[in-house]
Amino acid sequence: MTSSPIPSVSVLPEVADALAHGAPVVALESTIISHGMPFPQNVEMATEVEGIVRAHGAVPATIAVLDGVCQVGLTPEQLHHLATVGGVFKATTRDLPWLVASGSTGATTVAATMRLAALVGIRVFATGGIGGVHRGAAHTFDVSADLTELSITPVAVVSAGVKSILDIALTLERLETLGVPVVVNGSDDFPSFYSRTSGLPAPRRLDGADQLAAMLHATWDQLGLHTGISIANPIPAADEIPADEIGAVITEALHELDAQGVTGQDVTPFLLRRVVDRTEGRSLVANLALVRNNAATAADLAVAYSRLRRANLPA
Ligand code: PSU
Ligand code: MN
Repeated sequence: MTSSPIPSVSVLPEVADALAHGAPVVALESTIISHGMPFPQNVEMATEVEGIVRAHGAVPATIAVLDGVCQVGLTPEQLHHLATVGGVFKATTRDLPWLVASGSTGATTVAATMRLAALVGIRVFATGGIGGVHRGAAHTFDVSADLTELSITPVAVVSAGVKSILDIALTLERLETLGVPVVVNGSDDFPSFYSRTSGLPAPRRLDGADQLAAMLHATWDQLGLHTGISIANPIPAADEIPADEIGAVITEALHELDAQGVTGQDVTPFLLRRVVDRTEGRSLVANLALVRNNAATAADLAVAYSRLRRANLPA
């Protein structure tokens, strides 16, 4: 392991080398491995996604906290360990200090992954879905720290939009309030994870890696802003589950959530699990397809942005 400028953060040598040379790197989160998908699909997905990032010309860096050390880039053994070991904490940004202090193991959410990526200079990150404003948040105050992180941490997050376990309209409102640029790749509709549409329009639209890279360049290098960027990448049409079909399943899952009194950090993992169970795995197939698609788009973006930055280096 190469050390990094930050104590308690360890960067895999291949990743450190790419960063030192301005080569493209794509961060990948680990909550999707430990809490978002069942074994063995989770470890297969994580391995395959790293391969897709490589095939598109970038270096993958899956991020997690292992025994109190923040790891940027995991070896295949570490990845397998994380996918199979019990007692892995779901970690958002505020959990990082506790994990380090107590020497614990945690899988990082979008928020915590963004923060660790930014600490070592990674600018592009691929995931499935981001967290957001939960339905009923007016009473529960349950708004994901992913939104806070997007407002303060300069990483572009490629997701398939926002899952309708959340209040999508309120999530978009909150992102606007927080000053987070939101663009949809190649569509005029804001996607809702399993579906290419959500009934809401795309706040802004761009088409393809070069246009998206220009947006990253404008945000950080030309305007000097420090926000994250939310890039919504619709699921491929062939893999889509129609909104009304998945909607019924999600409504039932939300009823179960209420009936069982699940709250706090357990809400999102509970809903994700129930949706998979109730669709007999069909949603898992769609989930895998969109994660693959996001990994390819993020890698293309990382390559295009790295090229753009090199071309604009001061002489
Ligand atoms: N949505 C998904 N799949 C996921 C998650 C969200 O469709 O795996 C995970 C991500 O790691 C995300 C986290 O950052 O859940 C959000 O959790 P919370 O709502 O507790 O902030
Ligand atoms: Mn929450």
